[in-house]
Amino acid sequence: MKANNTTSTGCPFCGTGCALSIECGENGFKVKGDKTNPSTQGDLCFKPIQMAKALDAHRLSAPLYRADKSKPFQEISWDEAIALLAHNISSLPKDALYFYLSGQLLTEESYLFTKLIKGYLGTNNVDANSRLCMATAVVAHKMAFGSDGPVGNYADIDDADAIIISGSNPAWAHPVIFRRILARKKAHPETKIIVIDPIYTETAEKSDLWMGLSGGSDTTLYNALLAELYRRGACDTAFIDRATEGFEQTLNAAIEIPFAESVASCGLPLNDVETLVELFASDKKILGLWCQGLNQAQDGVMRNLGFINLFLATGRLNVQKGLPLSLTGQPNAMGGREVGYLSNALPGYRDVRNSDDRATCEVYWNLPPDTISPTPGITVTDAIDAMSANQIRFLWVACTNPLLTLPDVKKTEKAFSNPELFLVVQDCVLSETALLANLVLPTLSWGEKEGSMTNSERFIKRVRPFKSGPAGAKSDSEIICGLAQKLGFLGFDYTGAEAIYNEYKALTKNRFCDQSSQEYDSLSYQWGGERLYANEHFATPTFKAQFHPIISSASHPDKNQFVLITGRTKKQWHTMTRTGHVAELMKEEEHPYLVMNSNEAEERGIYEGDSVVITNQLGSLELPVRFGKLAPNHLFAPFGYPETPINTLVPVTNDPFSFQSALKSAHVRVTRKPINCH
Ligand SMILES: Nc1nc2c(c(=O)[nH]1)N[C@H]1C(S)=C(S)[C@@H](COP(=O)(O)OP(=O)(O)OC[C@H]3O[C@@H](n4cnc5c(=O)[nH]c(N)nc54)[C@H](O)[C@@H]3O)O[C@H]1N2
Ligand SMILES: Nc1nc2c(c(=O)[nH]1)N[C@H]1C(S)=C(S)[C@@H](COP(=O)(O)OP(=O)(O)OC[C@H]3O[C@@H](n4cnc5c(=O)[nH]c(N)nc54)[C@H](O)[C@@H]3O)O[C@H]1N2
Ligand code: SF4
Ligand SMILES: [Mo]
Repeated sequence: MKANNTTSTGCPFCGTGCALSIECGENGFKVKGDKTNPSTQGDLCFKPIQMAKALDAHRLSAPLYRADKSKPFQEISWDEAIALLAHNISSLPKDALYFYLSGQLLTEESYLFTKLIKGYLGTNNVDANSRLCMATAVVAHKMAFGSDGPVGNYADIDDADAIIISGSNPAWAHPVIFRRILARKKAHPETKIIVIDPIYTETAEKSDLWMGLSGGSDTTLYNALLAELYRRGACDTAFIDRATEGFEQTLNAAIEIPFAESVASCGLPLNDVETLVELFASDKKILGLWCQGLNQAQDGVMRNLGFINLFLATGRLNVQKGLPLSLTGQPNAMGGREVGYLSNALPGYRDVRNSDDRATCEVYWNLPPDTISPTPGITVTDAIDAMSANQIRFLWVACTNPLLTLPDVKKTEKAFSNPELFLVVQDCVLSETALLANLVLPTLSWGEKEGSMTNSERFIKRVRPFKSGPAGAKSDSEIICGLAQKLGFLGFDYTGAEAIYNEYKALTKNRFCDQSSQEYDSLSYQWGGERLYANEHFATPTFKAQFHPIISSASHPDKNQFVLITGRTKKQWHTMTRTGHVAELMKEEEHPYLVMNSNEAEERGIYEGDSVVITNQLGSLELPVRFGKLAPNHLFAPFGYPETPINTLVPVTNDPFSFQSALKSAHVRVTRKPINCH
């Protein structure tokens, strides 16, 4: 759709997935919202506007190689790079290979990686940064509804009477969704915005009610609410009987602790929780949004299910009374989930453990029966251990910077630096992870390649190029196909992204995420319709939604320790490889910082701007203090600053169902930095 030098594309940042319109003129690129797009309706935030200025900064333009990781890189040709890749892959047993992908890859790229790795290489040793982001929501959706897929859609904001935002800071992380919420509030001031978050975030500041619970007490709160709704006869028993299973056991687990006692243990005032009970007991339309505050936890799946239980118990799975809508983090984590890039999945929401699913893919990919392994691959944090133990000897990282974003930086660094590991990093810039690699493959970036992406409300749109990239860089798809062809695999000779999409979309036919009837060129489609399960027909074996008893306990810090919450900054994107060069996006975020309650700081003789040392069993970091408002005994620090990688202090503690890491609850001590007197 390129007319008058205007290109329709999608934003490369958050899962809101705004459709953009890029005008290319003499003075560079003008980024606007695409008003023709039904999902985001022409809105956008400042990130893509500013980003367009920095697309050429610090780009890699030739493959880099060194046999010995302690030696400097040498530039090599693409033929040599692909030959090295092929040699390393074919000389190792398949269990010694590992691949680590990203929700920032395009659907076509994630599909190709999945086909190559699970189909042609016959290993499920592949994971993505979605393991740190959406894995918990994926598992919870499957447990509650039988399939992955966010239930509601953005239009549910526009007529909601109340919007409950738990463990999410959309004012920073999903700004266009938050603007839509504020627009609803402006047009209908009676709309209530309720924020459940240990931090008084910008989202909380703009809400009607901030419930500053103690981190990790979510499950206690949701259980207390469920039990109280039942006691007051406010559950929708007709819906529960008709469309769900498991209510009784769930209620029994929830009702054990008296309401007031539960509420007190969350650190919340009784009145505030009463407000929530009354709201759920009413007929009002409630939209429930959540993100990493519920996903990145040791009991993340239980937190997700506990929140979902409240909607199931009050018959809120429809346009009238509302529904839950999980917010997706990255621009195409949804696309990656649909093509099945996580270690247990296959395209079209299929599963490697299901023999029909494997057979369908094998036939479709012209592979002999039993090529695809029925065993899920190990997840990324286990793979890191296997790298240190010389069991995994080849790692290909694409479109993610795991050195800084996996928990326990020192452990990751040790694994990546192991001379026995051949580390390949495919990136458009020399990331911190790339600096540890044997082989660096330079890629084209957003704005230079084409494909498709799915956003947080299941809406698929095209991504189109509007500029050229460095001459020596290749698109991710071209690199994957080049390697596959070098290995002699047939079926990787596509004419372009359209051919890849068309091959993939046929695998979605009659599946939950069916998009098989869509034309690539005009892709603008919300799979599953506006709301999933509108007919109360769920994707479980009994077609009923499932309640799950919420049994969990969060670990508490010792005396003198704080709970360290980690998360995002408003203007930067993760590890700053692309946004860190843009002065406008660095404003007020130039330096790392630690947010602390002023009273807790001053008790320790710490004043705003002072440097403090935060320490735990994994190490220590020095950070300047900013004062903020948080639940007692909590701290906040952003995770993306390469000079003070906060994941140095975050241990590997995973949710037992999703294997997602608890990235929001390290326990640390804080001391004022001793003044140096010479
Ligand atoms: N500007 C910007 N936007 C982004 C990104 C970015 O890097 N920069 N990244 C994108 C990605 S990939 C993602 S995943 C999303 C993440 O988006 P969000 O999840 O909204 O952002 P976070 O900062 O990770 O954490 C959200 C909130 O969870 C709260 N929280 C912590 N512990 C608990 C708890 O125990 N209970 C509850 N109820 N809340 C808790 C934190 O205090 C925090 O305010 O953002 C996306 N958008
Ligand atoms: N402590 C803590 N840790 C966290 C989190 C947290 O809240 N707290 N959040 C977690 C979450 S939710 C997420 S999503 C992760 C994000 O973690 P990462 O994905 O590791 O972080 P990014 O900085 O987004 O890394 C993306 C990389 O891809 C490169 N890139 C950009 N475009 C392209 C392209 O087109 N092709 C290729 N091949 N490369 C490209 C970028 O230059 C960059 O190096 O962090 C996780 N880690
Ligand atoms: S809200 Fe998210 S998707 Fe939309 S323009 Fe901003 S960063 Fe991009
Ligand atoms: Mo994420």
